[in-house]
Amino acid sequence: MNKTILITGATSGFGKAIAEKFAAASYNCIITGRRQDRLYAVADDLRKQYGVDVLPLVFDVQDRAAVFAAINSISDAWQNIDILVNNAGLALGRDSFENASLDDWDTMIDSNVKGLLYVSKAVLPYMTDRKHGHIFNMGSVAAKQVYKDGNAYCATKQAVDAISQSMRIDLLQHGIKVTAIHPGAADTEFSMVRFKGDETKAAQIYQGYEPLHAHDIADIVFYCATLPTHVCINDLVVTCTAQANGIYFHK
Ligand code: NDP
Ligand code: 8X3
Repeated sequence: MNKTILITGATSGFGKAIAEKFAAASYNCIITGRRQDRLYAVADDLRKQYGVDVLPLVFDVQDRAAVFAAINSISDAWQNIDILVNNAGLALGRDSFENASLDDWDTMIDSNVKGLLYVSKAVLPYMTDRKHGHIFNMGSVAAKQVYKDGNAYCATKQAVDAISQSMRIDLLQHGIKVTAIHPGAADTEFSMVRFKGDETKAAQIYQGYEPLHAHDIADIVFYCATLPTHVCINDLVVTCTAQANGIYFHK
């Protein structure tokens, strides 16, 4: 029987690449996102290209009621979730503490921290009942080191780091693995979202070096997910070769 993976934020970037990687290995995929057209297009591609079953669920991870309604509505056939990838998230703005927008801070905290908690709490019963599962949380180099004008975004990713450590302790008794992945700069839609559609500012982030690509992270998640049952990679910081940490690049 095919295994099942649930990936949040699969309409682009890491989430979409992770869905493609696991579908290619015959995993059935539950994929989520807010942009319905995009999500359904990804679902169709996965079905056609890899012949797997795909369940697209449209919801905003910030909306607690919508998260629980969607995940509680999953039919019996889809409840054997082996892997949860908490990937949905975003940065909004890169402004000094005094200039940053409170609305941007709210959105980042509600998506990256509260959204991750809601989805995890909703999916968890499907794993604890079977004493089996693997949760991946998408952190960032920003989880390990705060950078200038990163304020609330860095804080949300440090929270993801803390939540991952705490999950690992609490879920030990259920045989559930928890892996936090902390990528550096990767050329997804991340910077276009962060700079609110400013293509020049977004492009500047990736100039003068080769950043990570979404498929690099997908390959790493797949590697971690397919290790023997008794082996768990807990915490992984991954940068392109030109990046040392959240601050230092060789361009
Ligand atoms: P993308 O912008 O390409 O993808 C983000 C995904 O998250 C989209 O599918 C988006 O879907 C989804 N998403 C965002 N907000 C919400 C929400 N409120 N509810 C539901 N889905 C949401 O960026 P990445 O692939 O780069 O980002 C994925 C994760 O990786 C994020 O958590 C990001 O912080 C993290 N990260 C990114 C790095 C980078 O340099 N790219 C480096 C380190 C970490 P939709 O808009 O359809 O809802
Ligand atoms: C995304 C990478 O360096 O912009 O988390 O924080 S960075």
